[in-house]
Amino acid sequence: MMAKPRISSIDGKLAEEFAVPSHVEEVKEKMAVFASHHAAAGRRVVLITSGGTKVPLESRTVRFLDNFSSGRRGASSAEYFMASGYAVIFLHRHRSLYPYTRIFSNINMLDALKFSGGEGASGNSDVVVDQQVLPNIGKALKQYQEMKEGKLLLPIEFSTLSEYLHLLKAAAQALSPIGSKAMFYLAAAVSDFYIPASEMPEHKIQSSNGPLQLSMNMVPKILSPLVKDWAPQAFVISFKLETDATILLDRARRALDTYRHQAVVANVLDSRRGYVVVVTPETQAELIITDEDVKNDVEIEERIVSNLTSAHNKFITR
Ligand code: 9Z3
Repeated sequence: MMAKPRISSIDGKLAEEFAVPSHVEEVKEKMAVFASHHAAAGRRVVLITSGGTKVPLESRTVRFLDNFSSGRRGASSAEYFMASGYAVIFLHRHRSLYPYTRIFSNINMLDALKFSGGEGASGNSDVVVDQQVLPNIGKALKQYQEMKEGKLLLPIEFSTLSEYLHLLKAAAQALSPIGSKAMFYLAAAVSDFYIPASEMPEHKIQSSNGPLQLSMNMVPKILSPLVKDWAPQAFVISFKLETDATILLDRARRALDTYRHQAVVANVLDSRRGYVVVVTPETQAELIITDEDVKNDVEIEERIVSNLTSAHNKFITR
């Protein structure tokens, strides 16, 4: 007799209290085709989540609660994963940092261009890149074109917590058939609190009603069905963010004990660019970026990705 698939209570909650995005089935199919194509070509596939979720306070949303994340961790990690031979599904917050283009996200494009002929030139054919403003543009363009050529990146966008949760579930189910070749790298900053659809006011909350008191529910712990039911053979990494360094490792270990996934990357908000700890059930590796590394343009994501791709190797051949 065939075993019945497990339906967790989180599945029910997701369906009832979080609006299902209309394109979720279409996106799931795209992710499944992408994963099976790359797995058949001998590649591993990593699903990266990146950026912060948005939780609306009204259904015709004027105000919302946002989780902090620039998206840099996810975007730069995507580049290093592709450089290591992975195909990447990049589930990211709309308008957060994006692989390759992230290096000029703070630059006004018109400041990065100039006329080649100096004074007097004005036609489009005279416009060139100012290498002083964008010194690394040639390298980024080359990597970007290689990525496009190999169709190595599948970008998917979310804005709200509901979109994030449903799309992550769809991704887990879409990657499940490739088993241990799939990695989940959950770097997005996800809200712990939300207002269920049934309790959300439709219209803009009126300030004439006096001070606002909010009561929010706890977001279901999606890591649990992801690890147990949706993609049970995959290699799963979550991120733990704290502002108080003294509780960081304890929280990271607690997450590993609770969800029984493969690793937690633990970081503190202020030092996240220079220091993280990769915690597994058996090991604890500190990854550090020194001043010298910064001078040489070495980023911490290169070290995180190198650590995790080796661990994924061992996981597959165990
Ligand atoms: C992280 O800890 C990421 O490393 C950062 C990256 C969001 C700090 P940036 O995007 O920052 O480069 O600016 N992500 C996980 C954050 C999170 O919400 N984790 C939850 C928690 O710590 C568990 S999934 O409780």
